[in-house]
Amino acid sequence: MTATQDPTTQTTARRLTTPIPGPRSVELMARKHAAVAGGVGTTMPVFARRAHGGLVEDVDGNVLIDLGSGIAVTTVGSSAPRVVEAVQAQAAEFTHTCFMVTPYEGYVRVAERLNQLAPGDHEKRSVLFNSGAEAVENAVKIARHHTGRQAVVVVDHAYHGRTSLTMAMTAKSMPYKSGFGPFTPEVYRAPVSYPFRDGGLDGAEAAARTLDVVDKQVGADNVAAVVIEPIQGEGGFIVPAPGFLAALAAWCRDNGALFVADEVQTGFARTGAMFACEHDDVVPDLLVTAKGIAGGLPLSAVTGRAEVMDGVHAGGLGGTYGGNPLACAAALAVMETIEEEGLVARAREVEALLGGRLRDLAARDPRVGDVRGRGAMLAAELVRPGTTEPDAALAKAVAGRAHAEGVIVLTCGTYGNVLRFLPPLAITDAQLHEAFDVLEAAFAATPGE
Ligand code: PLZ
Repeated sequence: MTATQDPTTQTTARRLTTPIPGPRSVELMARKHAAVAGGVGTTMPVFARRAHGGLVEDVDGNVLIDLGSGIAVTTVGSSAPRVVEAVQAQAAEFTHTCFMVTPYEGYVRVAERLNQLAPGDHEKRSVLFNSGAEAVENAVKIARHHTGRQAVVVVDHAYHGRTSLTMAMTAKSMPYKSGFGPFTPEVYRAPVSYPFRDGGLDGAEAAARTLDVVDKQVGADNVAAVVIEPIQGEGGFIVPAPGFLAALAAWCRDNGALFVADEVQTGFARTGAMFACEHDDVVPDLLVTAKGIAGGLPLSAVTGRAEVMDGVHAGGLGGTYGGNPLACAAALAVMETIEEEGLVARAREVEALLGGRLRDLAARDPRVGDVRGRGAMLAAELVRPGTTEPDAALAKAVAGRAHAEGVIVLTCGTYGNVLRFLPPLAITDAQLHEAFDVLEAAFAATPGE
């Protein structure tokens, strides 16, 4: 197997051979600045050369521990052996025909697997796209077509993408929306359940607050869909209080609207279930997936009730590249890897290990105000001790120190004060411990104010 012969996998630990960034990364970054549009930011000033399992090797030979999975994409690990093999084999057969011109089996097999895996035992259909935002857009198109209504309800702290419609659905102005308006109409925002900042509202109370806004400001009869991330990603890894999602889904059922789960970040074993909705026993009408579905190849999907999905006229859904054969081959390999390697259970092990260490840290360091998340989607929200006042500077400083020591860690949150952990599930316990040791040292080295 090519993947296991790779030098990176022979190193099982972090290895720093130069300061971070090293000279070759510095050189490439200068070329990036000269050639790539300035609007494209980077978390780390380090260029990747190869990545496997829980490690990323940079162009200077430094080996970094990956707690980001390229923003929750390489859940099975980067260049996972089955994915590499499947993509290589497919590339040799054909790279593209366009499913809308001469279809191919891989697309149908991915749809069949998605229909089996998605929550609920009703009959389902799936349609494939390229990016998360594109799938969210199409879920809205399908919901509008089905209901004959226009209003889309989203919540505070939501992230759904950067295209025109999904930018309107995303909550945070800077950097996602600022200067890019006007925003598409018929998108309405309501409060979410955010236990750390909700002053003790339980799930039912938070849902009542949300639905009151929807009823009064949108009108139940106008709502095509409520679109929500079961655990909010970019917004801060916010896990809603128990019962919140179920109450929203029940309201949708009672009012002829569709409940759309955006599981772009939470899907495919990431949270210790195949889909995060399962933790709350919620069956979405439409399930939106991307990221982890195909191990790094661009693929996204909408999976939903057959009668809803089939209601759209032939030719109403599609796109040149949607369900590209390489991406489909990768997705089938990802699903096999999750099953064969027991990665849903592995995500729960990661939760126990990393969650345990995060809680220990929070017990010692009052700047860690909240530890939350599920599976291998965990976060620490940083605040000024004894308050809920966000401390974004601390998150930035700790992440920066971890980066300099060879640990890839991301921040998120409306207030920029959340450290988030999204390790690939191929990461070893030793790598997780080592990365967390670095993180603890980064906290210790960052003085409080
Ligand atoms: N829905 C829940 O998390 C993508 C964004 C990174 P695309 N999140 C990472 C960035 O800064 O652009 C995301 C998500 C949820 C939709 C999307 C959008 O998915 O594949 O980036 O379009």
